[in-house]
Amino acid sequence: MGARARRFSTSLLAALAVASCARVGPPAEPAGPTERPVHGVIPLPSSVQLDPGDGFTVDSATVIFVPSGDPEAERIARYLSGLIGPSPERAPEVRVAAGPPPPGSISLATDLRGPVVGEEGYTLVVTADRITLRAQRPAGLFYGVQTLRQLLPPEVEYTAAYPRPLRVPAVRIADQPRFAWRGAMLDVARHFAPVEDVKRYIDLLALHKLNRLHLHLSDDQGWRIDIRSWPDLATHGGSTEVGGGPGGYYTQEQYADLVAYARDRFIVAVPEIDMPGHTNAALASYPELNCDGIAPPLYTGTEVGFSTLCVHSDTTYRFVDDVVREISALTPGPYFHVGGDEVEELTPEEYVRFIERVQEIVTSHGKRMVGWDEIAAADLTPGAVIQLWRPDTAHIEIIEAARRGASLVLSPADRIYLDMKYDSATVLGLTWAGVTDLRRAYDWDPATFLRGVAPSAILGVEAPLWAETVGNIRDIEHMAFPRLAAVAEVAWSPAESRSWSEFRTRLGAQAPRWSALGINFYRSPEVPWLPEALWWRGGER
Ligand code: IFG
Repeated sequence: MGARARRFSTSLLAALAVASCARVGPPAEPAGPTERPVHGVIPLPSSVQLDPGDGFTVDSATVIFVPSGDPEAERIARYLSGLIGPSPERAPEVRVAAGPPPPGSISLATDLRGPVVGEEGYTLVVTADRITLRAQRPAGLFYGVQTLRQLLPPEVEYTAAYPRPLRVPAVRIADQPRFAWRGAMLDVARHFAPVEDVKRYIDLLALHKLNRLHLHLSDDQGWRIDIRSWPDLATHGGSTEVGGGPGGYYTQEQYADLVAYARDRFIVAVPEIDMPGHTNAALASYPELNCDGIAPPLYTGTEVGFSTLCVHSDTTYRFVDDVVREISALTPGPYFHVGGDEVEELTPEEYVRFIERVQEIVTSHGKRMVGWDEIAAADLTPGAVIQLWRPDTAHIEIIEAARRGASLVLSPADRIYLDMKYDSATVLGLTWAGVTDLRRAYDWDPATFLRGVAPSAILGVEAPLWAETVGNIRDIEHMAFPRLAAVAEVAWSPAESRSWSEFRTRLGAQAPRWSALGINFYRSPEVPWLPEALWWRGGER
């Protein structure tokens, strides 16, 4: 029997083994450590059908075809090629197809018609002789590539591996997301994160089909983006961080680079300048922003609520207008986040008046205002977005604001704040909202989280990672994974097809891939992690 034929028979047995356990149905708790899932795709696609036939083998002869006149399909095909073979001599060739792609090829096209998959959906069909990925729009192709990536064996992620045939199981997938807003927030104010770490985080968001990156750019401990008209904000306000470290800030070029890097991966950047509270770094940079005209010292602690802009001074609104104008000009996305959380130094009336004035400024610069849920007390324009975070409030104002036309993004702190400890033994993180294990991050439904809110008012979910105790990319990865993968599934997959017992097994299959990617993930005892090829752990990036 020829090598290729032997390979097929092996993959046929593997496919049958995998397909057979599909008939068993979701495994009963607790799944044994060696239980293999039907497939390892996270988030779970809308519909997955494993075919018993042979899968496809990607090898050095494989070519990726795209139709002529579709530059986005070609760009995404090159991205896929780079994922498969990290270096040019091993990456599959990308070719513009004159006619129908030949057998033995991968093809990408945005020629899918019909409402079935929408802006971000796709169909992916893998047979023995071809892989066909189709979508209506480039975003759908990109998400289909992420699914194909997760159907390729984990070694595809390990950049130093030798060229080898890569088997993909025979499947038919039709997929599209449940929610439009599938987000993660990174707090770069408490501890500064350099550009390369933010890009790493963006790559990990893209792997899980997340499409919003909310950057918390300012707080009491740091101002992280250069504002040309107020230069001391970055040079002075960005010169330290929690614990007294060197801090840092993004030049406008670096911020624009991050926004473009995210956009190339269909992730919309949402910049946040937190105000009127959480503003000590700005107040320390300009005396005129303080009501008493005295600039306070820089702050490197972790208390909250003690700072506020001087809401009665015109200088403050000139400052806000300059900041919103400069950042909006660098941000193609439609959103500007004004923070609005934890203000203890103003009366409710002063706070509401400030939020309403800032809302006018944000709107004048062509953006939709986003704010933490305290903004629900203000008179919001219909396009405003309220980010629910406080687990213990009655949410009455939020429900009322939604009834009046505001939209909601759900970030309940007692479920998906990634800076909450996993359990009492977790070294990093906080516990003010409780400890949140993986199941708590997964086992809830955004559509029924708030009574009295129309499902159409809920844009989606977002997982914030606050950085009081998180100081580098290893810490970020440890607190974010695996819970961010759970959030990605809550945001993307149909509620009726989600189950904790099946998810935990499918998640366990990520261990070899996440290890090959060098992700410093928390090996939660809730998950039957598949064995990792230990020589991969910590693989270079
Ligand atoms: N709440 C504060 C954050 C941060 C967080 C830590 C919000 C909206 C607690 N505000 O969450 O600045 O300190 O978990």
